[in-house]
Amino acid sequence: MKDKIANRFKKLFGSEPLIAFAPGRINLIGEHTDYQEGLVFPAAVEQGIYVAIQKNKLDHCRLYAFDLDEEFDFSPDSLSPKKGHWANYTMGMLSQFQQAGFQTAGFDLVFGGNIPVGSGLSSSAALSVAIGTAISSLFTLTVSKKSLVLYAQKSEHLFAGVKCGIMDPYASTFGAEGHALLLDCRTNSHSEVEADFAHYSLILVNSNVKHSLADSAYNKRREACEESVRVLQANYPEAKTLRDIPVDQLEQVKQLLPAALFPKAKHVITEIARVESASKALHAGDLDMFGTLLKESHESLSRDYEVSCPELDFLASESWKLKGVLGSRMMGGGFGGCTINLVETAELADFQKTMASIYQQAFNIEADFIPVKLSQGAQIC
Ligand code: GAF
Repeated sequence: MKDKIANRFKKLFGSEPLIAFAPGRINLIGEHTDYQEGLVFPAAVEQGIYVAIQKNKLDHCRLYAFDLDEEFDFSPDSLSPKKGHWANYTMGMLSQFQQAGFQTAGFDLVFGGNIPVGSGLSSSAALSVAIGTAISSLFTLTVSKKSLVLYAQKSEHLFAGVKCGIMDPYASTFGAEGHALLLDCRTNSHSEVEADFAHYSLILVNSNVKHSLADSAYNKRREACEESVRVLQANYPEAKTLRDIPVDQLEQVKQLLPAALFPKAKHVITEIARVESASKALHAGDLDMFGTLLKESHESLSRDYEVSCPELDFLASESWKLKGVLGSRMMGGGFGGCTINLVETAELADFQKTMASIYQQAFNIEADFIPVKLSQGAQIC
């Protein structure tokens, strides 16, 4: 892929580019907790986005999306979002550099990758991080990795309209081979946890559906959490986010919150506790416990947080029944995309065969299977 992107760049623009890569991410557990300053447990994967970039001595930037075979030109002097357009990720990142006071100039950029769009592997964060890595290297800007993460998050808020948390660009930037990141979204710091799954493997099942309400529902869930915090502050004046409500206080919280809000708050509060337990279980090699927590996470996301969909519920619950499966749950923002499954390596072929067939029968959709390996974060290559 890297060579294809580099060659296309040379063909289109005639110069030798610098190449940056940023990976997609999986999340072992800890869904919809990052924007409440909770804990998450993601990892970078091998699949990702390559960006080829070079200065062009012009007063504008020329972009080319390899996978779409589309071009786009813009002036760096007047950056504003263009609804639903892929160029937003470049313009959004550039605008973050500008706001931080960095000097840049016209450039040409080609990007492409091997992350299935809409799969929940966060191709958008990978693209933003790859662009940020490429721009900072091209103009030798002194930008910390953490700033890049924050730029990518802000760019997604302002140019793509999704009020996402920090997990995706963080994992794409800080990923470490063979490790998951136990990320504290209050302090924006992490510890690496060696992910030894012994004779089990992680495999994603892509439902190949993406329900259209995803972005607006995401922002609504975030608002529901913020509303819960406002209500709870009457009794918990110190609470800044749901992270501050201990899991053993759920009964009290139930009395205080309106019926519509309680299940949403319950998901976030219990999911944060599950991340803590899951990271300890993985560290201790207790994969049964780890798998049980994945299952509980799915049930909570589906029943309480209401971000699943029939296809994901089907894939997760059917997976739980199969031989050699320790755990399965929906992954990412929800309403489509992938489930993440922990499956005995010797059973992987049967797992895929059975899941493909029953999913096809139930929904008349072909599922894709994506084996994943925990890999390193963004880099110049
Ligand atoms: C999306 C968001 F971008 C993340 O910040 C996170 O909230 C996730 O959904 C749900 O855990 O990927």
